[in-house]
Amino acid sequence: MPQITVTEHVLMQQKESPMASGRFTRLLNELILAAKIISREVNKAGLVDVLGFTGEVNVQGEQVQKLDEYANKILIHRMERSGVLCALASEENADLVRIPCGFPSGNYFLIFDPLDGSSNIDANVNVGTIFSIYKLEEGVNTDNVGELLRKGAEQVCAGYFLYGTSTMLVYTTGKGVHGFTLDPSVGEFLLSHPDIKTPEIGRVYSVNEAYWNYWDEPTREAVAYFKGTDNERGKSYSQRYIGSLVADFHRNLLYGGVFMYPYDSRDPSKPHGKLRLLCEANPLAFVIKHAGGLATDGVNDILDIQPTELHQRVPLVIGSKRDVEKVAEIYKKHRG
Ligand code: P6P
Repeated sequence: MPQITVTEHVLMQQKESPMASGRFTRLLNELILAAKIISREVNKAGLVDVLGFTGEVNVQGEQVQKLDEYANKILIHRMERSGVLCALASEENADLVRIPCGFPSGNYFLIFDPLDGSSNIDANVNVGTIFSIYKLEEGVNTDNVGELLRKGAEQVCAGYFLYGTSTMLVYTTGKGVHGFTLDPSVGEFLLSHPDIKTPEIGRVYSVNEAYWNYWDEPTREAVAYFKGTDNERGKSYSQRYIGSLVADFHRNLLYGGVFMYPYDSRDPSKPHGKLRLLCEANPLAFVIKHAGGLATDGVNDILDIQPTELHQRVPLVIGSKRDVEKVAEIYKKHRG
């Protein structure tokens, strides 16, 4: 395969979009630079004292790991200077991050989870950065968060960086899903997985079955469908669950499978599950859609949900189309 860098790939795609400007390319390049810096730190986490907790707690009520904080600071520092954003939002920040006075701005809106799966960092498990990009109309009022909250279907780009055995970037602008692998010897992301398509029926199911006693009946029936043999495959799916959304999603994207983080009754303060709509569900739903898969909240397409809050949570069923449709069929049967 010819060595195509992600920048060349973006420029090739840009030529196909007459409306595209170099501003989007600049945005993506700044994001890529931030990810390279984060990758460098993640890959030496065991050597430098960036492990362990800062003792602080983020807006999600989770202990903040130093690498979480570092990744968040790198992304905010680079992106607020990109000159193309009207605002940005991070899973780690309670409020919108505004572009400092005097900095050039634009009409792109970036939302990210700086280091998803960070609870696994000490065990050297893959973690990732998830990002979602909207292009808003000129002059949008960033003082009113409500004006920035758009359905996932309106994203112009979404994807993730996966810091694992290698560092990968997987993204889509709606023209296929493309994977790039970082060649550290040249510091470039090179096209390694062109036009990724996820199998229509998977062979893996991913869910934390420790919560079985807290699930409702339809969720139990759905999980039992994948565990059993009375399904379209005629045999049970393999159970794989790393506890790092980006890693679980990426494996299922390539091999075919379904990831579920449904509602459970453990924590009444989280009636819609643990995962966040804007910085986790929407970007991955945009990727899976353009890879031929599907993402729902159990029944409704994630991309059709109108957000009402920056950090709202949503149940998530995502992956191979037929598998996600089967879960929706089970939920609808129970809900009448
Ligand atoms: P649980 C990581 O904290 C995360 O947000 C996702 O990356 C992951 O899929 C999920 O939480 C794991 O949650 O409750 O199974 O430990």
